Amino acid sequence: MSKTSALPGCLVTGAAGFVASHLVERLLSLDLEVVGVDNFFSGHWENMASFMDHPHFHFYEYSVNRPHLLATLLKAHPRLTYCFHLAAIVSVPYSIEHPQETMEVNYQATASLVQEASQLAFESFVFAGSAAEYGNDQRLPLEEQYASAETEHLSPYGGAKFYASQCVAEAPCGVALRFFNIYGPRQDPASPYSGVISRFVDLALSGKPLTIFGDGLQTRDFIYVSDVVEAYLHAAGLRGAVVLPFRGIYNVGAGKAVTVLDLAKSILKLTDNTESLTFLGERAGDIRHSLAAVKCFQNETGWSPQISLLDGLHRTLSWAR
Ligand code: UD2
Repeated sequence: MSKTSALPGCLVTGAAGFVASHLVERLLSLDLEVVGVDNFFSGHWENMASFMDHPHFHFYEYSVNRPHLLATLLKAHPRLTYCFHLAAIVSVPYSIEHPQETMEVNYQATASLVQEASQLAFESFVFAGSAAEYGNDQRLPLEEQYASAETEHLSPYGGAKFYASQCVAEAPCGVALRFFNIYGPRQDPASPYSGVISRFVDLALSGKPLTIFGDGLQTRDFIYVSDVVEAYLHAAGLRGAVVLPFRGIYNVGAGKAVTVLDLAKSILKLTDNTESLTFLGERAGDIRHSLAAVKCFQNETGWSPQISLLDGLHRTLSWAR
């Protein structure tokens, strides 16, 4: 038997994406076999450059709504035990323009995958949920039970993620992690809807003013990508206190509210940028404040964020440079 086939296996969907590519790197560092799938709808080959040739990494250019995806992959990789499902339509504005497609990819494909994972006796299925599942609920910090069928979702993205998380958590092996604002190396700054930190870092390093939508006093809960990766490992019982089977819906954030204005000032200071700030109109559909209640996941798994915002900004800046 080859070494690869003896290793426990993990499937990572959306492997060419920002977060998933970091997760693959980490799983490989734990000596696990990793199968990645991506259809390059928004992922990039370059994100996989560091592990594409790794002997324990296997890549398939598949969409997640391919019928019998897990059964197909299991034929070639019989030790697949864990599924990390990150592939999704990630753009909120795109979801508003394409609600049907968003439901198909972000909800229906997830429902089929988790059902297949249960039938095939996967030990753990961890799904990338979202803070968008809370809509514009302003009872802060946001507790997991606040999101419900009554929540007014601001986009098909938020609605699809909510129903997908519900479905995942009903499965015996299913965990949905509702991530707040993730940032770090490889986050694409290209569109006006890219994460604010990737945008600010890109603008600051090009010597341009940072664009603030509205008064800048809106707040977000920023979580660095390596903390997110560790959250996935904890949810799957690969690190921390969890003993499988483990299921449920959990927030993952830093549990700290930061104004966009303070964020912008920190980035200007770290980059010695004197171009300062440009205030633009408020962005349509923006929520005012977002903050995670993080105790549930911490208590259940022993996970806690390790990277402060300042440290995370340093790391993101040195990557971007
Ligand atoms: C996040 C998610 C989104 C969805 C949503 C749910 C990211 C990248 N997006 O959107 O997918 O889950 O939460 O609530 O994590 N801003 C500026 N200037 C810029 C860019 C942004 O002022 O150049 C502001 C923006 O108006 C907002 C804040 O920064 O108030 C954060 O924006 P974002 O796009 O990074 O993330 P968010 O929370 O709107």
